[in-house]
Amino acid sequence: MIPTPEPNLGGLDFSDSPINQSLTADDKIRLYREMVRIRRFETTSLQYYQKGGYMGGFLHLYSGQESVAVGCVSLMGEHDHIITAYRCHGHSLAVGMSMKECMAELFGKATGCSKGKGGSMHFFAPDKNYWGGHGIVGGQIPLGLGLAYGVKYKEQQGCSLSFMGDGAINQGAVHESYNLAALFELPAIFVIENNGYSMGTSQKRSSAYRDCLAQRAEAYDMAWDIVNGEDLLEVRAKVHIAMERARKESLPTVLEIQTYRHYGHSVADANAQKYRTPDEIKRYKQQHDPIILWENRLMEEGLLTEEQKKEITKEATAECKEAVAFAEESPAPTMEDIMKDVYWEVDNETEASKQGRHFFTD
Ligand SMILES: Cc1ncc(C[n+]2csc(CCOP(=O)(O)OP(=O)(O)O)c2C)c(N)n1
Ligand SMILES: [Mg+2]
Repeated sequence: MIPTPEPNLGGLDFSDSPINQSLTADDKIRLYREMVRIRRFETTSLQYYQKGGYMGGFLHLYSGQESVAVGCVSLMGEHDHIITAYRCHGHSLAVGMSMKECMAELFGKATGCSKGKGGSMHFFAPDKNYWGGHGIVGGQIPLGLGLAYGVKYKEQQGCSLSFMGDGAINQGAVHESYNLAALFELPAIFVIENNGYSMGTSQKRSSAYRDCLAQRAEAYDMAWDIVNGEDLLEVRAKVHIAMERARKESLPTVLEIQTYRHYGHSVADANAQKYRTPDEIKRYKQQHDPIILWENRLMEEGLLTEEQKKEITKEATAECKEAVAFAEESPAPTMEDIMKDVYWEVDNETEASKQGRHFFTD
């Protein structure tokens, strides 16, 4: 039986954990810059969405959760893979996608990462082992399981990180994936980004076992832990342990990272101020913002000055501005493009596609 982890939310200092000890001053600033870039990107997206006429579809912002994607991605190596749900902008920028290709995707332009046909929920970069961006709640989890299976099958030392929200954990496909991950001993890490809400429903109203979502892993004899997501060092320390378990022992883990989203479910969430009290939102923004907490830490350590802080924000703002200009100037997809990228067989003119039968040969 996997032992129950010690309760360790808050108060502990994770700077001494092996993976954090090796962080240089430059590394720490880089992590800060990544989080600021994501925050600026989200603020700019919101601004253009609200102007009207620039973006179609939904827009789910990641503001408040930056430490989760940045902390996890900072640990990834050559054979590690990542997949997530629709709140995907943070993960996308963290893996190294450019703001230009992301903003162009939001603007529905042909230069976007998904050629303007995916929008906010479907950013992809397979060349970076980043498998998207998925709109069906929990739908990405069996795919993440498959990524872990692929790593093991190819005998690589790697793992898959599959992100989901607290609203996904009651989906059947998630539990089927847990079971297979444990049964086949796959290097799969399931990361629950518990921001307390799925659309307007609080986590306490949606899950029967309320106190701890990750503990369900015990039913599958799988390791689990709870992570204080506002602390970048704790995210890195605990995710690293899970990644090493996956890479070295080929064993899965469920991690529940506690976090908070600053905005409504999507920008179109008319009830954003109703199911959460203004006091709660204010408290999280003022006392639990992962960027402010990291910034304070770097300043206390003497690694960041007021001038550097301003400079980093200025650079991120300028990068967003360039991304918007690029997106505005880019062409829209053509009518013919609608028929492309649907089936690989059609785009590649395979025999099967000529017969009009893609999946069955007789
Ligand atoms: C299978 C399925 N059911 C319902 C929906 C509608 N839906 C979209 S987002 C969402 C809430 C998910 O919340 P959570 O998993 O906590 O993610 P968060 O938005 O907090 O990041 C729901 C129910 C969907 N997209 N897919
Ligand atoms: Mg949620």
